[in-house]
Amino acid sequence: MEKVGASLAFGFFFLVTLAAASRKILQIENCLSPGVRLYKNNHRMVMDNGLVQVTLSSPTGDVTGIQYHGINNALETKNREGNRGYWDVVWNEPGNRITYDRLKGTDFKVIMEDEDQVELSFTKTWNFTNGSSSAPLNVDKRFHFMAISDDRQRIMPMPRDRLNGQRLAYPEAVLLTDPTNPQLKGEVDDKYQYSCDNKNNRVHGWISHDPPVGFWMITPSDEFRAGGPIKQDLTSHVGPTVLSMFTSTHYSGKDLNTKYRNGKPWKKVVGPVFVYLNSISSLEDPTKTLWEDAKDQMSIETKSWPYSFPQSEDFPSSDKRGSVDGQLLVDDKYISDGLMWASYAYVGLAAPGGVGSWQTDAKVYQFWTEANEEGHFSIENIRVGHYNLYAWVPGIVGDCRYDAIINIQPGDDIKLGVLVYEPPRNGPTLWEIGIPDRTAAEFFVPDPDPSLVNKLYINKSTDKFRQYGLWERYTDLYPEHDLVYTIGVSNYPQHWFFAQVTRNMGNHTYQATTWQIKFEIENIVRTGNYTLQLALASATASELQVRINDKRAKRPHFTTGLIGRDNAIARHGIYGLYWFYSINVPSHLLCRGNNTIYLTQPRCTSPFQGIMYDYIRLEGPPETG
Ligand SMILES: *[C@@H]1O[C@H](CO)[C@@H](O)[C@H](O)[C@H]1NC(C)=O
Ligand SMILES: *[C@@H]1O[C@H](CO)[C@@H](O)[C@H](O)[C@H]1NC(C)=O
Ligand SMILES: *[C@@H]1O[C@H](CO)[C@@H](O)[C@H](O)[C@H]1NC(C)=O
Ligand SMILES: *[C@@H]1O[C@H](CO)[C@@H](O)[C@H](O)[C@H]1NC(C)=O
Ligand SMILES: *[C@@H]1O[C@H](CO)[C@@H](O)[C@H](O)[C@H]1NC(C)=O
Ligand SMILES: CC(=O)N[C@H]1CO[C@H](CO)[C@@H](O)[C@@H]1O
Repeated sequence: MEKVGASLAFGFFFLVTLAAASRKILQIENCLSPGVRLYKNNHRMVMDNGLVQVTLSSPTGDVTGIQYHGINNALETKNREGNRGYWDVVWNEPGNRITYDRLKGTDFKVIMEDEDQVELSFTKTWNFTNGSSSAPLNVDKRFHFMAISDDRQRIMPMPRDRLNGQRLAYPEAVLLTDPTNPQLKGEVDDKYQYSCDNKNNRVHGWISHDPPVGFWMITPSDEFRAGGPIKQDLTSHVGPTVLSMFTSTHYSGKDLNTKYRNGKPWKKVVGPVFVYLNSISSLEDPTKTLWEDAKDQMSIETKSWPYSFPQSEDFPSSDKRGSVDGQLLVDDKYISDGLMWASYAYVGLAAPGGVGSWQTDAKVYQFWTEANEEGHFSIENIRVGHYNLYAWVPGIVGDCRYDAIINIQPGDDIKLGVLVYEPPRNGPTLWEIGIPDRTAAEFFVPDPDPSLVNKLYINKSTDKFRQYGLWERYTDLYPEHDLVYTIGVSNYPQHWFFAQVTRNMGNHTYQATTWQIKFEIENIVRTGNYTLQLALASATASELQVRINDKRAKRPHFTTGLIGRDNAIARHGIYGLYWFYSINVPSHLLCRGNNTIYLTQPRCTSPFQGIMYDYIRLEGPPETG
């Protein structure tokens, strides 16, 4: 492959200190002699390194122009200047309505200006804020082709195709009935179909074929993103829009809202994120070449983290951070007599809190890694602070937390040695459904309604769940009677629907559903209790009631109560937040021979309500001796 023509980089460094003030820092580095220059002209600041020219409004700090490789302005010039490249937050005072703020700067300062680096700072003192519309960075319409990962790339529709299309039941989804590009006719467009886990969301963006230019959002670290490595969020979508999401309630709901109250100060650096433009001579295949080059650049940026260039004491360099390492093992005598490696466990430091609390924390930095096959892990470049160490192990149920508080000081290299996780377990496995991996991906995901497809996910096994309207397929498959799963006969990839949703009865009415698990027990052990281990992968305004051998029992044997706002069903996720329950089942509730567990989700006012299961296991009483 030919080397990419001219590649260049400029960093956006967004920093917010909400308690007192907000600050955005934009910075450009030298790529060519004669170096970086800064032109000041009334309300405009132009940073120029000979390859790219970035224009900013002063003192508001919006990016109003990016000139590159023959494109006079890569941003949407039809939008007014404040609506091209900006940073926004959504917030509200307790009890007040939700407010939208573009964080417009009121003061401006040149932090650094020499031929190698120009760094500008736009600050704003906290005050009541002013509402507006939605959606961050916009890019010129010449960018048609969007790439999120190796196998999630496609030609995208235009904004007006959405306006001309038919809005579907979930407002962000549109059926393209009259698109500019006739090949897209009949497809569904929905920005949530392009969501991505934080841990995989390192580079995404757009390609223009004429001229052949790529525009990329590179995020070298997850440390400042909310909710940990498997929090999902938006990437790029029709506009063309490129987002860098720092925090949101997507796939988590209000459980992840951050609250700042009672004058308690809070400070967090979000970013720097890296905006990368690349170009090639038009003889090459731009799609492949520009994407591969963007991935290479992403690896370079990831290795350069934490950046040394930010001129801010709030962004510590590598030598002012610490590291932690150790080995995680699993102790479950009903799986193995000896200790097992926590193979490929996710291990992370996050704010001190309860087991699993990291998945709803947005205030504090998080530092995660994946252990190797033997459970060895090493987390580097951790900011100074107090943390708990959390983990979960693919294939093992539950959440793990190391109880001691870990205090990181500059230069610390903390060796934790061997840590042992004892997952929830009371007795031998009688049966299990699913794989404990915090997702419903292993269950039955139906084909979409043929009139509501996104072709990107047709004929793909991994991303099938990203199609629109799969919740409706439950009613098609189970028009009258709910799902019945028989242990030893049914198999979960085919017979366990990925979400327990409501049944659509027409005329905007929905019906509660009750699923059954049928199983035989040859001999009841009366000397101890049985346990139902229940892990949920998602819940939206739902309640799960468990009844044992008595479908009509007025009071369920167990209920979760009303839980969940993650909205993963409507947003085509295969998981949201994780919920775990260990349910005591006294032996007198079970009988010799056939038994049935009834799982009822009684809340049924919307088609998007429901739960996803991660894993269910029935355990016998503890074995003695
Ligand atoms: C906050 O905004 C209000 C109205 O825009 C203004 O009157 C007031 O002076 C501002 N306060 C500060 C501290 O800037
Ligand atoms: C999916 O596969 C079928 C059978 O191989 C093929 O006919 C169809 O064109 C494919 N659809 C897409 C969108 O790739
Ligand atoms: C639909 O519901 C409305 C309000 O409950 C009712 O007036 C109407 O008759 C229903 N239509 C059908 C076809 O059931
Ligand atoms: C078994 O369950 C009953 C409640 O139904 C409880 O009182 C008892 O303590 C349990 N026994 C054990 C050994 O957990
Ligand atoms: C359990 O139910 C199955 C049919 O669902 C039946 O064939 C079997 O005989 C039953 N077992 C007992 C012990 O009743
Ligand atoms: C701090 C700030 O942006 N204040 C603005 C809020 O809205 C009023 C009226 O729309 C403006 O006059 C303020 O400048």
